[in-house]
Amino acid sequence: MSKYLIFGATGQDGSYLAELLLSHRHEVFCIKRRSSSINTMRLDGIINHPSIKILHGDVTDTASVMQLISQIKPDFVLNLAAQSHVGVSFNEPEYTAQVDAIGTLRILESIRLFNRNIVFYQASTSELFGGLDDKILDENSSFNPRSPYAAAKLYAYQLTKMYREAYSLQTFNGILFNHESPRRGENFVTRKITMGLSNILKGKFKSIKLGNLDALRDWGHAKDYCEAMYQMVNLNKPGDYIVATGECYSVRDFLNTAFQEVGIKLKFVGSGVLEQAIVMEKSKTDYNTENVAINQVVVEIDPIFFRPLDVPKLQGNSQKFRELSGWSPKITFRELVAEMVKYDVAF
Ligand code: NAP
Ligand code: F7E
Repeated sequence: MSKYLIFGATGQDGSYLAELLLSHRHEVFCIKRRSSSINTMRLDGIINHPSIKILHGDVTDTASVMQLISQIKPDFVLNLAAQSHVGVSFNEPEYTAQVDAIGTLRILESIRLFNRNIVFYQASTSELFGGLDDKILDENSSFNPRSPYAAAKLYAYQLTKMYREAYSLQTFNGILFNHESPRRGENFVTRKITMGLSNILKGKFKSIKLGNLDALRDWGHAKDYCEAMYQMVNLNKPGDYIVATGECYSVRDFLNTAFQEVGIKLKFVGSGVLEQAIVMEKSKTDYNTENVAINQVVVEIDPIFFRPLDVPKLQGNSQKFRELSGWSPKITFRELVAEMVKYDVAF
């Protein structure tokens, strides 16, 4: 049994990771930041487990980070804390840097000062690459951050690598490609689509308003990726590792798959900001589509969701990590979409 400390435990990944660690009989210290309303909903299923402790902390506060690491004396520290929304980072660049970049520095410095034997995991990201060319990305691909989020994460990535080289800390950069689940934040595109579809089926809204439908992403399931994080920090081989499915789909593909799941076939008409998706056909499934009409416009473009710069395509090659760990994703793209649709429609 080891002691794991998770910064960002109340988020999508933090909650799956905490569940996984408890299932392996570890002691889990979950750090939550102070909020005016409840922010531990994703931890509801495990909150009363005897091996979990939920403590206040904030990575923007040096004393808070130092105190947690010195008092808990963890074996592993996983830094999942972030302002994780790429679009929001254009509006809150300095705050994003404080949390995502300097927050990581605070944790690494605390580890360097208090206990250099701690194993450290940094939630690095495929956003580092920028995705401007058609290449499948691996650990040797060059970085080209295209948002304040990616720039902050690049600083954190480099620090994580540098503390390994300079101070022999056992640090890991998990360069994870997009991963989703029913616990995904509501303003990321996949969850926005499955929640929007649910509202359309219930007759609450007529359409979903989105930005760039051409973006291509390598979408995996957060559960699979938390398993990868756990295997990575137990590799005894500190380093930088890509975690990806290797498959790539567009936002339009995600829309088609989600609507197909409930028996609705879409047709995309128009282009640019005038593009729309309309209902072409309905077929029988377990889902009730009586509130949806043939020819109804169910997807519209709203330029407010365009970013000053976007990342056109991210597709990863995780061979290095797969060969070392034996890890591979278990949940397919179609299964991921089906699970998210089912969850949101039942909600
Ligand atoms: P998420 O759902 O947005 O979770 C982020 C977590 O960070 C939440 O627990 C949040 O707390 C916490 N947090 C934010 N500011 C904090 C602060 N100042 N101090 C302490 N905690 C703070 O993100 P996720 O999808 O689980 O992703 C986990 C990590 O992986 C993030 O670092 C993200 O950037 C990175 N990443 C994600 C993906 C992906 O596709 N999901 C891919 C690559 C990398 P609240 O719950 O109170 O907001
Ligand atoms: O956008 C486009 C958008 O916000 C995906 C984070 O977890 O993964 C995530 O970042 C694509 C982009 O994720 C809307 O322009 C179209 O091209 O779901 P997203 P992301 O930006 O890829 C990486 C790996 C991380 O590290 C991040 O933390 O979809 N898009 N229309 C839209 N995106 C949003 N959010 N909302 C729309 O309406």
